[in-house]
Amino acid sequence: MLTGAGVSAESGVPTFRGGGDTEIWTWRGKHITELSSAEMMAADPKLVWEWFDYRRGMLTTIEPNPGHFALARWEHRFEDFALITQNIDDLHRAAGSMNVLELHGNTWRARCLGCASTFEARECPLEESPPRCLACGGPARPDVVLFGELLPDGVFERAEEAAGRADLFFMIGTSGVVFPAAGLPRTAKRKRARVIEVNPEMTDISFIADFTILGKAGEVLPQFLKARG
Ligand code: BJW
Ligand code: ZN
Repeated sequence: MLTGAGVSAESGVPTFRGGGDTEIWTWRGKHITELSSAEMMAADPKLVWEWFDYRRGMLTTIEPNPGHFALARWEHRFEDFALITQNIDDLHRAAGSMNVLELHGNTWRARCLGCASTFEARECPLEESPPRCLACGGPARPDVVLFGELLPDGVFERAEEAAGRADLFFMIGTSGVVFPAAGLPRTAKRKRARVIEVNPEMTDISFIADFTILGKAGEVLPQFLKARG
């Protein structure tokens, strides 16, 4: 399973590029490619924290939806199951998913700019911005993957390995424009997996899918559980 922002849309989390009548993240008139970028992190880390604090604040009132819960239940139904997400909102885990490969990090974690250690930072709003590293006292940044940054060590390799051994690969609620995540369905397809897309709209990666189920994740995914009895 590869999920994107669309799986959280029915919980009320805005998406990055719209689709399916979703709200899009906007903040102070700036676009996410500008705000969530390595360049902005270097130029103005305080601003990046403010942007994340705004989003973290929104997330504190948000709950997982039936799409997240269906995926959490699937984990227990299949012997070999992998959930790969591009989302940083932690809603898969909140719904009960245990093993989640987070390609783009997690908004509730911070990473020290000095010693690189990571720690939970659930306080919202933060008492001190940027928060201080618990190990060395240095300033920390959100532990997420911004545009132009590398994915965390090992996580993409594990995702690619899972995609490569999949019989069935679902791409759910993603526009499929951001790499390297958008390469995963291609890997699965090359290794002869059946690829199923769940999205209210056709996307840039629909051509890879054997079937596109045009619908909302929170409505379509629970139907699979019913169909399987
Ligand atoms: C529903 C629904 C409902 C609505 N149910 N569905 C190859 C070619 C060209 C460029 C590149 C390339 N390789 C790398 C790049 C550069 C770049 C990139 O891909 N750019 C593209 C935009 C072209 N990639 C990177 O920079 C990556 N790093 C990297 O490759 O490192 C090497 C490198 C180093 C230096 C220079 C260049 C390369 C890192 C990418 C990190 C992405 N980070 C973000 C922000 C995270 C932090 C934050 O949140 O602020 O991650 S960007 C943003 O997009 C976020 C998402 O995870 C990601 C994907 O978006 P997603 O999930 O697909 O959401 P949307 O909004 O796009 O789509 C929502 C979908 O849901 C829509 O289809 C709706 O229809 C649907 N939907 N309601 C189901 N109810
Ligand atoms: Zn440190």
